[in-house]
Amino acid sequence: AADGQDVRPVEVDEFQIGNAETYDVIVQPTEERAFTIVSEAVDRSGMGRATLAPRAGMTAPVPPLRERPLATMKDMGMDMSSMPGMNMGGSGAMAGMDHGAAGHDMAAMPGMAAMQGMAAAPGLAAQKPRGSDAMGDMGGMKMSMRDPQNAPGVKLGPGVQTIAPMPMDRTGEAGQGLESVGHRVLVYKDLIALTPSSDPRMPTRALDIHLTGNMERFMWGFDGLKFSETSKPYTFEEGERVRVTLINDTMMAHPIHLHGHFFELAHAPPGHGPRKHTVIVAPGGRVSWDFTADPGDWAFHCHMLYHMHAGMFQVFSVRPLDGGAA
Ligand SMILES: [Cu+2]
Repeated sequence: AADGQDVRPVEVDEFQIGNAETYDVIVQPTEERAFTIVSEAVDRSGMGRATLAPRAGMTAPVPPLRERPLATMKDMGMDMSSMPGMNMGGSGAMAGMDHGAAGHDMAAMPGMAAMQGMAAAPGLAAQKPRGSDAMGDMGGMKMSMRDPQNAPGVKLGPGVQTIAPMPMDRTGEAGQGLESVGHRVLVYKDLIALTPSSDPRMPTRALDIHLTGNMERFMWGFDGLKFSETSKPYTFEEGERVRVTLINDTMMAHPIHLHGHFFELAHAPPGHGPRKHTVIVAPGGRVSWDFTADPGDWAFHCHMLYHMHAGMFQVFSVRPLDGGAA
């Protein structure tokens, strides 16, 4: 089960879990010996260790902490993977970059000079558009990391350090640092609800919500605003079926949590989206889910509580309330 809701069983060796997510796991040892179960912080700053053994007092080797993952261009919301001739190895130059540079055009970033020549890469013009004119600048490789045209609904202020120019669906990818671990890693697309949804209707409305932030100032919010700056909640009608797309304009993952509902991730066959209350949105990534609005005022926030307290919080307001006036 994921977030307490049944899913089709998946066999994996490792999974990444966000704050407030839950997974039910069945461990099946194949030998009568001790096994170490490791939980590792995403920044590889430490680990927890448990031992599964047939008898008390047994232990198994503990693996060393793995290398700290570095952010890539993908984490900046740039999808270079589909560009023929583009050497993604070059993104190593971007890794470990000072986040202070992230507010500027890529051309100004260290290591990006090499990219200038890539404007001539064959097939560049055929890069798939993402529903806006974001690609207009690609010819000259002036892909802005803070172009308001890439997020018209976002209030541009100091709380918005970057806007992902090409956010992509990363629900089929292993989490940060788990890209090449050499064993099976759970991805969201593995999760399929065991039983059909109780509401098979297609969404009648789409809502984009941008996850925004400024790492240096420790500012976090939705659509460019911390909660204390917002003037109105996200509003829904009772029973309304809505497709929400979370777009992560920041360079770190956020586990986003909605109270009072289970939403259904949109990757699965109709009616079988895994029902969750929390979903990790990868840096530079986007996640879509459908939900049926239930009357009330529901907290909606990043479940890293220090982000929530900094402002990454909003309210889903669903009206009319039961028995109340419309
Ligand atoms: Cu967060």
